[in-house]
Amino acid sequence: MSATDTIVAVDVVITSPGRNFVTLKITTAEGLVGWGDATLNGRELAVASYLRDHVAPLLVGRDPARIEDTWQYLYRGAYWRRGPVTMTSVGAVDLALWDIKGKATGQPVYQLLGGAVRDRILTYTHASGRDVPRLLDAIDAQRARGFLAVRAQSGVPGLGTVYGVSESGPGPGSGAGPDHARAGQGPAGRGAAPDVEIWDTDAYLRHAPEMLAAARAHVGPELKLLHDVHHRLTPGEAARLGRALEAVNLFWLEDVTPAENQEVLRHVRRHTTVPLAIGEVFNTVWECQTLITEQLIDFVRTCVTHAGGISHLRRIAALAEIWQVRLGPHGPSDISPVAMAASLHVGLSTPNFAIQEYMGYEPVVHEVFRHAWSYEDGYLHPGDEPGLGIEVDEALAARFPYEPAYLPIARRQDGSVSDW
Ligand code: GCO
Ligand code: MG
Repeated sequence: MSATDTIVAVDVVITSPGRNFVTLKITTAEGLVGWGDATLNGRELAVASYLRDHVAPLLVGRDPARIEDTWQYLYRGAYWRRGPVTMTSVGAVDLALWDIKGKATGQPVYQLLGGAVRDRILTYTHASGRDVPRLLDAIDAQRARGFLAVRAQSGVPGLGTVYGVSESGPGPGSGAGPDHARAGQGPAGRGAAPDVEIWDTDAYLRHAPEMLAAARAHVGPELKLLHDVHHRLTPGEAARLGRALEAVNLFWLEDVTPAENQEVLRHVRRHTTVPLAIGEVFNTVWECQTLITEQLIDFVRTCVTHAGGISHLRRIAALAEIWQVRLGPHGPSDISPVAMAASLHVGLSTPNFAIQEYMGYEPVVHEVFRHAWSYEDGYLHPGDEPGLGIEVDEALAARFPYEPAYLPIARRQDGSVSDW
C-alpha cells in the first residue's frame, strides 16, 4: 500500500454456516483486501444495511491507511452516534483497515499495536448441563481439552430451557485444534420468531450457589470457574448472590444486573467482594465509564466488534488500566473467527488483558473463515500472518444463505417479559 492507495470496493458478505455471520470486505486499488466482522446476533441485516447503504459509499476513494480518521469520520460524522448497529458497523470497518495495514506492512496487527506483552492468551470456554451431574461431566470434558478456565451454567430445577445450557450437553470435539471447544451452543434459534423461555429468579437464586459450590468441590481449588447471570437480577438480589458465592472463589460473576444504569453496581459492590465482569452489550467507553472509574467491576467485557473495533477497544482498555480493571472480551460463537482474530491481536499487545472467552465454532465455520489463530492447552495465540491472519472462502460462504434467527426472550411465571 503506497501513500496513494485508495479504497476501491466495499462489500458485505452474509453467510450462514450453521449460524449467521456478516463480514465486511474492503479492497484497495493495489489489491489488498481487509476483513472485518459485522455480526450482531439476531439483528444481522440491520448492520448489513447500515454498511451497504450508508458506509460503503463513503469509504470508496478514501485512504485505507487513515484508520483513526476513518473511525472519527464514521462515529462523529453520523451525528447519531453509539448503539449496537452503528458501533458494530464502525467496528467492522476498523478491523478491515487494521487488516489492510498489517498486510501492507507485512506485520501481524499485534506488532502494529506495540508488539506482544505476553506469549499467549488465557482463554475460558463454556460447560453446561441440564442438571448438576451433567454439568460436572461437561466441565471434565473441557478440562480434558486443556482448558484452565471454564464457565459453568446449569438448568434450574422446575424451569425448562434456561440461558447458557445447551440441550445436548458437552459438544463435539476431537481434543486437538480449535474445534475442541463446545461449538454450536448458544442461542439464536433459526425461525420466524424468538423462542420463549420461562424464568424464575427465586428458583435460580435457590439453585445457583449450590450448583457452583458443587462445581468447585468437584474441580478442586485451581481451575478458574466463571458464571454468567445474564443481566437477570436487581442490585439487591445480585448482592445476595455475590455473598452466597464468595466461598466458591469464582474467577468472575458476569452481568449480574442489566447495568444500563451503571450506578446500581455501587450497591452490589458494597456487599460482596466476588469479582464482577460486565460489558458485552456495551458499545462505547461511555457505557463503561462509571463502572471503571468507580472500580465497580473487575473485568470489562466489551467486544472488539460491538464496541467499535480495535481502535475503540484499546481506548476502553487504556481507561480500565488506570483503574486496575482488566479486559475479558466477549467471544461467543456468534461473533465470527474474524472478530476472534482481532480480539487476540488486542489481547497479545494489551497489558491489562486478562482472559478471552472462546466458545469454539462448528468445523464448517473454520472452513469458511480460515484463520492463523490457534488454541493449545488452555491458551490462544493470534498467529504471525500479516494483518489479522484471516482468509474468507467466499465461494463456500455463498453456499450458506442467510436464515432469519432470533435470540430467545424470557417471560416470568406470570407472563411478563423479563431480561433474557
Ligand atoms: C456470553 C454471552 C453470550 C450471549 C450471546 C448473545 O457471555 O458468551 O452472554 O452467550 O448471550 O452472545 O448473542
Ligand atoms: Mg455473557
